Amino acid sequence: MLAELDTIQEEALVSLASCDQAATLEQWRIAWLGSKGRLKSLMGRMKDVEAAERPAFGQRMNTLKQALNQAFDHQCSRAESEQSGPAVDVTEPGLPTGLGRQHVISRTIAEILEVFARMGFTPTTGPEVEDEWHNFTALNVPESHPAREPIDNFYLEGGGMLRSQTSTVQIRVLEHTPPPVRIVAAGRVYRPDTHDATHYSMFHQVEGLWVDRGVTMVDLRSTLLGFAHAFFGQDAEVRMRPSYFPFTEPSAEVDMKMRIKGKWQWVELGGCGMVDPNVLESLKIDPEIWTGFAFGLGVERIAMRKHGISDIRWLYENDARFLRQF
Ligand code: FA5
Repeated sequence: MLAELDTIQEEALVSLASCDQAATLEQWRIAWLGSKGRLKSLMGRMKDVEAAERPAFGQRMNTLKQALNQAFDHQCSRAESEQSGPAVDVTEPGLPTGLGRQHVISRTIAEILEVFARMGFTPTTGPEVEDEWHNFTALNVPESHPAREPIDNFYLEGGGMLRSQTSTVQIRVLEHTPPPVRIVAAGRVYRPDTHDATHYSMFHQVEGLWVDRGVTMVDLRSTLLGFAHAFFGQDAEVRMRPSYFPFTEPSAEVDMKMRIKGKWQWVELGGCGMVDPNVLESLKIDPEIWTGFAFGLGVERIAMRKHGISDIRWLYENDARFLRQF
């Protein structure tokens, strides 16, 4: 009989272990500890036990009752704490979290600005949402010029546009700051160009402007060369090819010669030139006294050359496996 009580205790504890909700725990309590439960009916068997064995049976019944009550209380508090969230093991090692980092374009801009700042150019900014006056008219772009075509620009409903070049900053600075002026500005520009390996509809330019007495093309060339050496190494070279921009005269395309995968290559990075006297005059700056140069370089092209990135689209796909490399 006593051995049977051991088996019954085990059976009760096994079935209790699978109760983890208030409802199943209550069912278990009624079945085992309730007024019509198994314990009660076991007590009823006391009369069938031999008189000599009754004290031992009574004692065993008491320990069984105690064990089941204790186990029930323990299981209830366990179920309660599991429902209020998993227990926190403060000794567990933490999950590794990757360190965030700046996007390769943000870092390139910071590096470019630093190089020009060392050459005496003050970093500045301008708005991305512009008016046509700053984006075209003040830059000597005639009303009929094809560069103003809606197909080549993001005009906004209700007026204004997303700037298509950072040359707008030349105007923004000169309309408020009398020369001498030596600034550099980097930021986003927008053009509805079809995306391919070297074109994106949103990209970044870095604009430089130096207006002072006696500034010449020689200063422009040595500034760009200084940048090329600082950024791409002392072996880098600069080449200017005659070109046309309405706001500079003369104008040139800027190429830089750099080593790509061990081979020297000329790479077109932007445009430059001497600020057109018309631009200075429209801002009430006397071109007989002041002369200046300006340049605008494509930041993505610079970053791509520097890091050997062959497709501009990768810069904006937000693929962490790609971005993590820089
Ligand atoms: C200009 O935007 C002139 N504002 C540059 C300038 C400034 C000339 C000051 C004279 C004086 P351009 O349209 O060529 O020029 O663009 C300059 C550079 O921007 C290009 O050489 C290229 O590096 C980059 N670029 C142009 N279009 C895209 C594009 N869709 N995606 C990525 N980069 C581009």
